[in-house]
Amino acid sequence: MFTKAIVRIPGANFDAGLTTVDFGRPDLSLVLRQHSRYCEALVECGLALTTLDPDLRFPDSTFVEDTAILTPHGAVLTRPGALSREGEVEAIRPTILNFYPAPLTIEAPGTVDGGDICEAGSHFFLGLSHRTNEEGARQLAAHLASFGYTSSTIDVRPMTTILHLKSGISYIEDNTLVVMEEMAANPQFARFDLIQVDAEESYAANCVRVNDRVLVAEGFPRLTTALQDRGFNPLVLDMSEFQKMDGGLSCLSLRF
Ligand code: CIR
Repeated sequence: MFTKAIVRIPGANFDAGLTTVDFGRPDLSLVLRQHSRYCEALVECGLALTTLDPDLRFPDSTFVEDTAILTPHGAVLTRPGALSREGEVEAIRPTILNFYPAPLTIEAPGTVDGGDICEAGSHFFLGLSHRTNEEGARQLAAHLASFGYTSSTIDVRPMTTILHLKSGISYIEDNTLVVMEEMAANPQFARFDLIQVDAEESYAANCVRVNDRVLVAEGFPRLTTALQDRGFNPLVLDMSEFQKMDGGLSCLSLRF
């Protein structure tokens, strides 16, 4: 069970963040409405929120997930792979210290984005991407081992349609992985029950289990139905403006 989450309100320069897609510019008032609804949804799931003010130094800083890995046994502050995002970790450090007094760190030349790190029970999948490098994954694996977790890497660099590992897979508890079609055959997933996401719905593969609900992006009815059919309880949220900046549901919060 999660009891808390950290979120950061998007800044007025949200549209100056990094993106690889061409879905147009985000509408800032809609960004704020969608973010506010996202926060309400976390509260509906039973979480107490720490809500940080916008930080205009970092247009991508609403995507707080990338700055830390929070587990019941310890925390790791990351070192994001995009230069424009590196300072986000110092910005969030005081907040993390309120909950985890002695977080471990990723040191140069290692880089890790939280979006590449998928917890699946006592095991973590570590995505190697254009943001998370081998050295970062090696340091993180050692930190996770010191907390009692196993881990393994998954190389997503050849996959041009996803930014992070969790753009393509989500662990939603109950031994179940939601996985985009292109990744479904990975032998590392053989022990899980898989919910495969069709190519046309692949954005929705980034969903988030929060207590008894699964947050899922609006506009992807096949996945929503598949979740219901398997006994999950989806909570559908409009993510259109975050999708324009390569963001998904998981990246907007740190849950712990
Ligand atoms: C970036 O490119 O870093 C941001 N525009 C999007 C980050 C999304 N984060 C995530 O999926 N964890």
